[in-house]
Amino acid sequence: MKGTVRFLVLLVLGLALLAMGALHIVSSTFREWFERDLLLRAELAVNGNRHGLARQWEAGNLAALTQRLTDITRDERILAAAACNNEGRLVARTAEWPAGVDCEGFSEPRVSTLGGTRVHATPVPLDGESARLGRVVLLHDLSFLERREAQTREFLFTAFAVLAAAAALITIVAARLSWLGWSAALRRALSGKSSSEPREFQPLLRDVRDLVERLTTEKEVEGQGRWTPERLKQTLSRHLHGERVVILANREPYIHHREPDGSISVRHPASGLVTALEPVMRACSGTWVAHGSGTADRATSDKHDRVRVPPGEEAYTVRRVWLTDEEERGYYYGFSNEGMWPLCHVAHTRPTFRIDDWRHYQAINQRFADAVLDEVDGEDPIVLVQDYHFALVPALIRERLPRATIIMFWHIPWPNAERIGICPWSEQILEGMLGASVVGFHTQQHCNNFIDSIDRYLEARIDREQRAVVHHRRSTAVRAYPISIDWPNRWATEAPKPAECRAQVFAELGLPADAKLGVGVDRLDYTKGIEERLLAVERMLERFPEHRGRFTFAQLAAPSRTAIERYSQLNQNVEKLAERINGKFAAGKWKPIALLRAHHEPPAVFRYYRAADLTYVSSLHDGMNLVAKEFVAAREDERGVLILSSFTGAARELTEALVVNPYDLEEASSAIATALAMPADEQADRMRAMRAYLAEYNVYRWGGRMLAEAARLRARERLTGRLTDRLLGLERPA
Ligand code: ADQ
Repeated sequence: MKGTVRFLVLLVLGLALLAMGALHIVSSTFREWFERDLLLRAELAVNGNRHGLARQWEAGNLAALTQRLTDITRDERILAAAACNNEGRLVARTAEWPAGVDCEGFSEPRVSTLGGTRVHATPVPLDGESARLGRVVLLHDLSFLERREAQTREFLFTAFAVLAAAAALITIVAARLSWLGWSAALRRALSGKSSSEPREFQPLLRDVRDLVERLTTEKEVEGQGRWTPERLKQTLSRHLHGERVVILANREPYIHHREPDGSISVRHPASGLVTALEPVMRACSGTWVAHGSGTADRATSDKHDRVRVPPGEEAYTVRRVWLTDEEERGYYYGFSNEGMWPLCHVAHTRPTFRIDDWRHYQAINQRFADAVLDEVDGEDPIVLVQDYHFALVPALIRERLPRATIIMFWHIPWPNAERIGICPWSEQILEGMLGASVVGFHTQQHCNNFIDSIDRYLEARIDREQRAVVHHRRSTAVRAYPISIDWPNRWATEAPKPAECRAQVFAELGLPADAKLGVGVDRLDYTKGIEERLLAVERMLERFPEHRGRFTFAQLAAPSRTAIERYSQLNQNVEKLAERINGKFAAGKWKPIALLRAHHEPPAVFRYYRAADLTYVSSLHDGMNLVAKEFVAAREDERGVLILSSFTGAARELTEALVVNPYDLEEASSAIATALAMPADEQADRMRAMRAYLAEYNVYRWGGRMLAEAARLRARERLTGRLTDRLLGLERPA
């Protein structure tokens, strides 16, 4: 519509200019014609009376000459006439000839104003019997010409105005008709009633559909209040028609373990990935494909290597994949945890890449991809591939099922492009990941680093507007999905009241009732900054001696990846460090560090969170860190202080924590002292704000956002698939 208005304005301006130009041309032509006409008329008038005029002039009969001149002026357009001799003197004139005007200047035709009237003077030479007598000058009334010109102008303007109005009307009608036709065709195309989409609509249709999908996804994610397991389930059934979700993760959510007495126990692994994904899987059901690592896993699986979990509830299936020790060494300990893990974390442990490990990694990725393919229904399943153990799986699944919706979530940081180049197979890793429809990270920074790495190592197009990478004509969206925990949190809900937890823990640690307790909960991993944490406790006791004998720090440390030398080294370092600090400050029964090196089941972990005055999360580099979120979830009493490393994803969300640089022992020790002195109402204010945030940004929202995005991509891929089929003439019957 804006275009039509602009066209009309231009049209009117154009026509006005045209009218002015035409007027100028017409006026000057008209004037030329008129002057020629006057000359002709004057010659005719004088020549018709030539003999009479010449005779009277030669006879010197001036009265008769004047009479002849008066006869000539009977033509209404001739105002006056005069006879001028060869010397330019006035010989005779009619009565209307202006008084005081002589013959000077009338040798040539000209326009002048005489006595207030515009006149055209036309001289016509007059010859006698033997010689030229002079000339007769006729004065013509020019008002006639001006009247004619005004009429012409008027006519021209009216004609152009009518023309402009007609053109505008035709334009408006044409625009209106084509708009009606266009919008009806667009409406038909959008509603899907049209059997073919006009080519010129396709970019527009894409944009409109995109917008609608995006708004629907946003509404789905942001609207309707808080995310719960039920809402997640509804999202799955509404947008993905209840399709089964298949999750692939190295670690299984329930490990069956044979105890020394022969009985079988079930363990929850110390893994942030499992902590986050297990509630999602309970809500969605489906299948979790993982390494069967427990000593009683085979015994508890059926002949298809499947087991229903959680024990007693049986909400979903775990499909176990078996690995030999050698395979586990190469794929898991070697490539994944001595290569990729230190590569992605800036924690000063050199990554080690070995060709044999890489071969195992490739083979085992293929084995897990095959297991996933066994578990899916149909040609376009939804598969959630988890973490750095399976970078090659998305492309392997894509090869077999081009229409699958594959979401790959990377639970650890993604470093800068230069660092990624350390891996000798970085291109294969990146290409493998680009088999996914969406690649997710915890933070936008990790997304940016990933996109930069693609830009640096692959021939791919970066679509920054869509936040996507286009490789081999396939698009992979790259998105930040900060992970979280379930809310209300299952373990917090089941735990005893905080006071009871405190009493139990204090009894376990042998602490007096008025003691202060700090807690750390981690897998024993060099990325978690456990040594820096203990050093900060030491520094705090040095700087603030009033806390000696009163403050104890309990470190729950689950042994992890013990087959790797760097981890056993860390184990020893932490132990030695705790001994040294205890040796330095211990007094009577009190010692500052309680190192509890063991796996603790979630109820025990939550008991410690609830008992603590503070929890210190000191990761040197971490994707998210769910310990920080669990501590907040555990504190329904709104007590306790969270001290959080700025190098965790969680520090971007839990801004009410005391955020510190774990390498800076002065800052970290000050934060511990501040936490110990923090008034109860300030603790409550901070805790309340963090709890409100986590209630909103829980793991169901994380899963919901990813599944809503998957639904959107799925709808688009199905449509693109249909279009491609149509173009290739492959369309199948519905
Ligand atoms: P993790 O490195 O495992 O996770 P984190 O997110 O903190 O780190 O989760 C640890 C989990 O293990 C928590 O649920 C905690 O309760 C449990 N845990 C810790 N110590 C334990 C102990 N001694 N005994 C028993 N359980 C213990 C990876 C990434 C993180 C990311 C998560 C999820 O490294 O950055 O937050 O995945 O994406």
